[in-house]
Amino acid sequence: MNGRRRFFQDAAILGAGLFGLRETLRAGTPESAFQIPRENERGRVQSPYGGKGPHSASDNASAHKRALLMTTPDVADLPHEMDGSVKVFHLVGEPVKRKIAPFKTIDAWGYNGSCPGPTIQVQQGDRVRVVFENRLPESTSLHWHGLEIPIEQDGVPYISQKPVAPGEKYVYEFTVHQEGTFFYHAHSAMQEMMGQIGFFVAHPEKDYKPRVDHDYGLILQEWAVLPSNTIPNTAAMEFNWLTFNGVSAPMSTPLLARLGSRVRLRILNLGMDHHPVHLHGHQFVVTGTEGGRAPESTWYPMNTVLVGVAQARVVEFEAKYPGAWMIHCHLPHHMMNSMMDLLRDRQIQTADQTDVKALSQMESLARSVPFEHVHHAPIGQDAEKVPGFPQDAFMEMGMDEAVEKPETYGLPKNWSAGMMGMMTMVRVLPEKEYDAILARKNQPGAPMEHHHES
Ligand SMILES: [Cu+2]
Repeated sequence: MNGRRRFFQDAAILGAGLFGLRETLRAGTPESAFQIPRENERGRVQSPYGGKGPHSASDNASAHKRALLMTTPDVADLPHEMDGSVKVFHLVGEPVKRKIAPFKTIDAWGYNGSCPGPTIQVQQGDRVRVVFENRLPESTSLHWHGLEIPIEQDGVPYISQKPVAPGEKYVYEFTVHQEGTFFYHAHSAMQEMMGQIGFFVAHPEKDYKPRVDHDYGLILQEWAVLPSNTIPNTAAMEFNWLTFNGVSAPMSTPLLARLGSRVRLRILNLGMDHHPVHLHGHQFVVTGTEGGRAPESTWYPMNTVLVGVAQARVVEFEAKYPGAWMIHCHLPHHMMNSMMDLLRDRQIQTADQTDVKALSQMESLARSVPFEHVHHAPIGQDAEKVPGFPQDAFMEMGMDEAVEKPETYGLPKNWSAGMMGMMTMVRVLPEKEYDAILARKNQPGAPMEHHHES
């Protein structure tokens, strides 16, 4: 708990100094082909099927009957070009500055300015070429996790290829005969923990049955970043930042689903822990793994799926009940931000146990980052006299406005206060509300009204 409390203070300090610090770092970085972190690119790029402009699964679902593309919230798709019948992708391994919370930016490694890397989507049967360029300060390679491809394409340094040196390019090419949820990653343990992973989804030649209306992908990652630091400790065994697609809640973009629709979630884990991912209010079935589609005879109802390291779990459910339903890793420590701040640059202080002190801490955080002012939930009289207090008191960090986006439109006031760590929500919305959000998404730059409907 002490660590938790210090978090407020650390975050306040970090928040105040963040921009200044970033400028300093930039000024001191020599211009070179690598080591120039790019801001994580937000939003979708281009449909791998050649569609133009921003794309979302929901647009896709209503637009046509073709294979539904997966949407990776907070991560872009990787566009491709055609060389004859070969789909050609360009992937660049490089350092990336990733804003994982409104007040925390880390120095991760990723691909094409994104961590996790952009999502590659292909069709079963496609011939795929990936032109890879290494802009990291050390050698690396790309492994195609779960794909049955020739050994020369397996991406293991020295075994199947020579390491790709900094500044070098390497071309991978193979035919994808499988369908399912695969991924690419550096085949180097520490680089994996720096964030070098991305989705590789192969859509089936024949549509899965039943069809889904929404298809979402989530990559689970964990980070050990000391307070006042930006560089993950890849040798750590304890983690204080937990992310879906490179962001901690409440920064994670809610997943939207029309009431009555069928939803697919593909959950992929590449870290040091296994994550039991739980969905509120709905039962789902596991329809696939990292090995592809599972036969329907193996499906049975559940609402928590354990996603082990190097595994993918694909679940599907009918979005029957309207509401903002949490989906999160259920490990208690993975539902928090900046856990275990046991070491820091500041002197260790006793946890504040009074209303006045706790509120002043929350206020200093609110002032340093542009959060709205927020009161904590009520505490008992003389609470500090109870051994163990505080536990969850004073943890709320309402920051609705700092994380506002079309997908958060209409959520109850202070919704963000309870959202932390490896967490997001599935918003099951009646037609009218769903369309209202879609309209906001399709009008980037349109002013957001500050009102809350429920
Ligand atoms: Cu977890």
